[in-house]
Amino acid sequence: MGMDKGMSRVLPDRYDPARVEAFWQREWERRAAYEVREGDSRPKYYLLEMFPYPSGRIHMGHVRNYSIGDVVARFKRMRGFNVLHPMGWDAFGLPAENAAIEHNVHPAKWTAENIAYMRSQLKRMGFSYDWRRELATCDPRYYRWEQGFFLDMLERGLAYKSKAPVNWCEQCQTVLANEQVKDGRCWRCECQVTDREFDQWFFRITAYAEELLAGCDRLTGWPEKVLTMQRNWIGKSVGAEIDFPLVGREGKLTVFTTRQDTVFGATFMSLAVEHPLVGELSRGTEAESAVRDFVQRVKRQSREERATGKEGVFVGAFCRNPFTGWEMPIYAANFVLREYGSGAVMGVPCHDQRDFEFAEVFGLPKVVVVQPPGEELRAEEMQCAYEGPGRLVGSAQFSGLDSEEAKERIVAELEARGLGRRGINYRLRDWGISRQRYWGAPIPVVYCDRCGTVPVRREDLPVVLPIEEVEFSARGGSPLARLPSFVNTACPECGGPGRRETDTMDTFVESSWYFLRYTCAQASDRPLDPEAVRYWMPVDLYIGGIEHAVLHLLYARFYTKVLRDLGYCDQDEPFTNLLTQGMVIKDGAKMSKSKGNVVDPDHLIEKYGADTARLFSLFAAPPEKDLEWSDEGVEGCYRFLNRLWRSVANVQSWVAQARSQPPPAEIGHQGRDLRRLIHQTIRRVTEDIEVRLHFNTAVAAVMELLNGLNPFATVHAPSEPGLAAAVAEGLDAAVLMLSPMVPHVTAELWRALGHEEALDWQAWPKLDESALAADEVELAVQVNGRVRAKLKVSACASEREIIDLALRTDKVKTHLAGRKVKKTIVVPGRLISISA
Ligand code: ANZ
Ligand code: ZN
Repeated sequence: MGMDKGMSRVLPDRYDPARVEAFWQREWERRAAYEVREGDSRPKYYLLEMFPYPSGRIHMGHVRNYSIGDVVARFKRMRGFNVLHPMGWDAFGLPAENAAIEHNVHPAKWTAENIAYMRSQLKRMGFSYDWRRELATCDPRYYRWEQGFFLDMLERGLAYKSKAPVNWCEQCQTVLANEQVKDGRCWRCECQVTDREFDQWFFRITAYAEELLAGCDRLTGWPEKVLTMQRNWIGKSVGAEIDFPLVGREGKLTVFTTRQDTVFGATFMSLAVEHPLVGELSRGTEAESAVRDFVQRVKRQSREERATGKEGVFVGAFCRNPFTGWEMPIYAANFVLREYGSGAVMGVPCHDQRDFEFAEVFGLPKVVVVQPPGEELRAEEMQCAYEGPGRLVGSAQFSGLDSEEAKERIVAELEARGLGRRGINYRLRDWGISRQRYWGAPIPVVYCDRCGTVPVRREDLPVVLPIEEVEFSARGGSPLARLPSFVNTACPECGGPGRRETDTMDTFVESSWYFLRYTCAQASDRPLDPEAVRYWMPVDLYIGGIEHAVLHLLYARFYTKVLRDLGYCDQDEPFTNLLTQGMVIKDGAKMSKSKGNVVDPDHLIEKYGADTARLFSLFAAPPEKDLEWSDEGVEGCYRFLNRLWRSVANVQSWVAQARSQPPPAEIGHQGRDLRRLIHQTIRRVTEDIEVRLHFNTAVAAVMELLNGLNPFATVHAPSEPGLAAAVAEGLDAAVLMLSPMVPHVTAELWRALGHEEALDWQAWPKLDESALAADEVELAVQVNGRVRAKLKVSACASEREIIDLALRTDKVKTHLAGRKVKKTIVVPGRLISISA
């Protein structure tokens, strides 16, 4: 392909990144260099970085994330893979709406403009994306399929509507998922979150709890800390359900416990204030009004206050401990969560710290039933609960057993006597996807007074989010609900008057399947093309921030399984390997607008070029660690590229010829040393990138190689036989190995080194094992601790060969004087020690 238009092959003296980068970006675009098709004979590799929210401009976090991804994509291409490397936009979400309110610009316009600008920024960074596959989640051509999935899920009971206590952010006027609440505050605006009851749409992620948990064990390509976070989030607890009959009336209370071994120490019962029996039991008793006040008060408390509280009130009734026969007073307590287990907890003061404190306040009996190893606790002397395992006491036929065995035996007893059963609980809750927001995918449902909740007919999809006539105001609530032309519609079932659902979907729904859509982003007749999905999936390496360790990654795993069960794909897991990159920090804090310590990538590109920006973000730290911003570090990278440029400029006149010359019969030792360095570097860099993903040490290794090359990268070819060819080989290798990191400047230098074919099509440099062998090395030979001889051996000789050689030398023979050799030690490159 002719590519010489306007560019001279002679390298100017000065490195001008702006000119070089613009030229190569045009070239890549013109040649559609990174567009890929399925069914290629090369093995596939799917490399994906988490797609950005189009907030306006890219930040250094993006530069880092996408530079890392681009290195792997380009490297894999050079290693012979058919690499899918797509990019798109997580384009729905609240900031667009806030911008609409603050700056009076429509979210659609704001988003489109941001995408256009950020796309141009990514292009200026030279990332090797297949832009034909670009998608934006706010595009009806994307979310229409998501609405179809919603209908499928509705049919299967995987989507449902239910009244539920929700986290409500007064400021944002929206419901938040648990994951979006950080320390009782909204993750976006940091306002205090309150509890509310709402009709909400849910995805039944709990139906997949067990599979999601089991899958964690098979995700061997994920960081252990992410898997631990996912396991904890799913939070499986194994224990028992125990029924406690009510005293003096019909009915029972069921608790979930993981400590059934402590049941003989249960002296009271506590219920969540929302538990239906709280009102029922207290009705007509002296406690009634106190209970009502308490319940009212607790309902106004935040989740956090409730979780850490120890407040309670007696409800005026008792239940019976089926093992001890004791009557246990029943309390309503703020710390019992209604949505965990059965919303009832048996109180065991001696073995649960919260129960201990509760018992102190209410003067409840404390009974020790588990003794720690080698100790003899007495309830009246205890300062705090003993929560560990131990040997059971005061527990009838179970006394003497250790906790683990007692748990088993007590469950068996519960089942045999019909008092309870084995129980498993998950901390994981169903995923609430309703958002009372405008800028999201409409939930395709219509409410009709006659027919109830009716799904939109498939042929009527998409339910398009109205763009015109929408009004934004700070008074909150959904603008959709105020738009009669959207709300009023015919019921899909009876044709009578219906009202559309005005909630939109959580934007995490869009990001739960975009990676599947990339495989066939242009399919217009169906959401996913099974052939394309089968060819590209799973994603081989997924790169993004650790902040997504739970929410996004768990939802994406869940959704992939749902789509599998709906027949859209056949993957169990979407991401084989996961790399979570660290943050970019400056002056000790995360770079952020609010801290005022951001470095704008545009300025970097303007001053130094994209290659320097890329190189710095790769070189300054290994990817999983935080990257500390440093102006000197950036300068250093820029100077390095300038040095590289000069070296290539120097050798231009002779390098091509040196490369094409047949190798001399005898190569000089400088040439041999240089070739050893070149191939050691190839080996190191290949491993650093392929195995460890440590691009910083890879760059450092190439820098060392260039230090070794520079003395010979002179204007006139060095004269030692074979040395000029070795210099050519070394510069070729250095340029090739740097090309995934700094693709523009290396593309330019590659041509200046006299190559006809563009760098993009080049393979990764090949390792020549024979070049690794060092020359002879001299070893000292010790006999019984004293140096008796010097020995020259080939640097690649084995230990056995070295010892044999040493034992055969005359001086050693003399000093051994026929004694038997007891022990030999070889210190590579230094000495041989012989004991006799
Ligand atoms: C009695 C008991 C005795 C407990 C003891 C612990 C220690 P994980 O591991 O998190 O599943 N629990 C059950 N339902 C609850 C609810 N709705 N709100 C608050 N706490 C609840 O914890 C299980 C334990 O959490 C259960 O075991 C129960 O207290 C409490 F010495 O039961 B345990
Ligand atoms: Zn109807």
